[in-house]
Order: sequence, then C-alpha cells, then structure tokens
Amino acid sequence: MAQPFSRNKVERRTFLKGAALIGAAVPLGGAVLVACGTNEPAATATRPLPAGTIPPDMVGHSNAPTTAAAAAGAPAAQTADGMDAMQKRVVDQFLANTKSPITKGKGNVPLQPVIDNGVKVFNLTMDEVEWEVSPGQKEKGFGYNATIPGPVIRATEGERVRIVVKNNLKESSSIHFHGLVVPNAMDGVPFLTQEPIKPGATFTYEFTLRNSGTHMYHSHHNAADQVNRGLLGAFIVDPKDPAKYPKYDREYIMVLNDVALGFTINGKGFPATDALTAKKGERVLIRWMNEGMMNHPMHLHGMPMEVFARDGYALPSPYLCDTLDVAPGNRYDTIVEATEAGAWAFHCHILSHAEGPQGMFGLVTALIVSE
Ligand SMILES: [Cu+2]
Repeated sequence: MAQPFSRNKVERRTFLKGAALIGAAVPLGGAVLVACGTNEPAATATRPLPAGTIPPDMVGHSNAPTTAAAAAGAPAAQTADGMDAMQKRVVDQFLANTKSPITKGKGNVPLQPVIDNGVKVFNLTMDEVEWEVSPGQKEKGFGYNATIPGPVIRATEGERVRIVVKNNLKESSSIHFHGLVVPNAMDGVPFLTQEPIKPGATFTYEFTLRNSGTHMYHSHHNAADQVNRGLLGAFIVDPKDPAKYPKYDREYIMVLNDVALGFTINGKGFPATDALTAKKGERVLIRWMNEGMMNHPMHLHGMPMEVFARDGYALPSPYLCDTLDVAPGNRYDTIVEATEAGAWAFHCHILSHAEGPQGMFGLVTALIVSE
C-alpha cells in the first residue's frame, strides 16, 4: 500500500491523519500493517539519545524518549528527516500493536472468583515481575498475580467478597480498597488498621460491597514505590439495579501511572498501549483511574467525552469535555459516542508526558472508530 502521506513534510497533524487512514482499515483487513513494515521486532539495546532531547521533567523517567525508534537504529533526530523517521516508526509500531501485541505481558485481566458459601473469593499474590512497558523497555515491577495492572476484581453491590492475598515480595505490604466503604479493620493501612503483611505471609480481607462504582485496589505500604511499580488494580462494583447506570456498547478501563515505570496506561507506554476500538455509532464507556503521582489531563481528539460519575458517585449534572484532568486517586466514568470514523489520538495534554523529539511516548493511545 502506498504511503498515505509524504515523508518529507511530516508533522504531527499529518501523522495523525495518516494514522487515521491506516487505522480505519485496521478492524477490517489484515494486510495493511504488514505493508507498512511494522512487523520487525524492536531491538532491545538502547543507544544514548542526542544531548538535550529529554524534556527536563523526564530526566530519570525511563520510558520517555527511549523509544524503540532510537533503540532500533533509526536515524538520530538531528535532521528533520531523521526526527520524522523516528516519529513515524513509533506510530507504525502502535498500529501493529492493534493486530498483535508488540510487548509481553498484559494487565487488567478479569479475575474469576471462587464461590464459597455465597462469598466471592478472589485470590491474589504480590509478585516481583520484569515488566515490558514498551518494546525493549523492561522494568523491575511489582504486580498482583504478576501483572500490571493487577487483575480486575468485579462484583455487584450487596455481594460479599473475600480477597485472599499472599505476599511473595521481599518487603511487607498491604491492600487498600480505594473508594470502597469497608469496615475499618479491612481498610488496609499498616499499623493504623492492621499489621503489615510480611514477606511469605497471607492475609484475608472480607467485606460486603456497600457502594457501587469505579474503584481501585492498591498497596498502602511504601506506596510511592510499591504502587508506582505496579501494585494496583481496578475494583469495579456494578450497581444492584443496572437501570441506574448508563447504557454502553463497549467498556475500557484506563489506569494511569507515572514515574517508576514511566508514563503508562494499563502498564504500557506508547507505542505498546492498547488502542480503543469502536464501530461508528457505539457508546464507549471509559473508566479512568489515576494511580500515579501527577495529574494527567486526558484529551480526546474528534469527539467529546460525557463525564457522568466521579469517584464512583453519579454527578448531578453530567457534562461534556474533550480534556479530563484525572488527578491522583480520582476515578471518572465517561462515555464517548463514537460518531466520527477514523483513528483519533487520545493522550495526556501535559505534552512532556506524551510527545518528544523521538515521537509520541507514554500516555498516548487512540480511539479507532470503524465505519
Ligand atoms: Cu500526564
């Protein structure tokens, strides 16, 4: 297939337009991406970046401009063509990722409970894990059941749940159920409500789900390191009466994080982030949660988001926006009506979390709407 745009005059807007042309074909046919040459494996070796190319606030943050483009021997960014080639390369990788994963490891997998006397029992472990954040970028992470984010815990308002967790780490930990109304002893704060869960030990949490909504679970021990490294996950409580929740056709959970593993959505940095896909006319539910240490104003091109719940509580007046600032600890429930076909960039608008000389990275994905 011909290049949909000139390589000599590529700028960001053109890239995205090109991505839209390619992306629109993605759900329909198989050969498009191969023709774009995106199937080559990413090299694992990293090369030093040209001096001065790392945004100041990204120094020490490992996933920013160390894109696979730089790693795989793409031209350095000293020239316009060199910079453009690197930027194209990561977009091509992202589009290839919509066909088959370009990194190992996947988080947010639904966790099937075991039923014990009417109680839904969820079994978790806390593990050290080598986590591939973006192609070739492997980090020392911590994960529940060895994934980042941990598995999705999901149940219905009014149900009783038991979470049994074994600590396989070399340090103590605990789990806090962020947003859930629980008995104090189940709140997961070491020395305030429980003893820390020591290495090798198992702890059991049990409570009845009193409030529905988009919630989270995460470590509350050495949290700036443990949560940042990946001890986090989504805890979704569906309302007892489904009529109380807006109708939707597809659902996505978007867990934001930063610093230790770089800027990530669901444990991956662009180009390894999963695209959101929809058919034109569908209502796409997106559940946002920020487990990181910075605000992330998430911006969708092309269509607005309707925000109808914050922290699991229905808003009295839902509102439309195209940029939603998700602060650490916040959750938002939003619906996008997929009225516009194409591949629409969806990214944090603190631009040093999203795009540099080597191309887009970190908190970037796309909503790909097919006809
Ligand atoms: Cu951000």
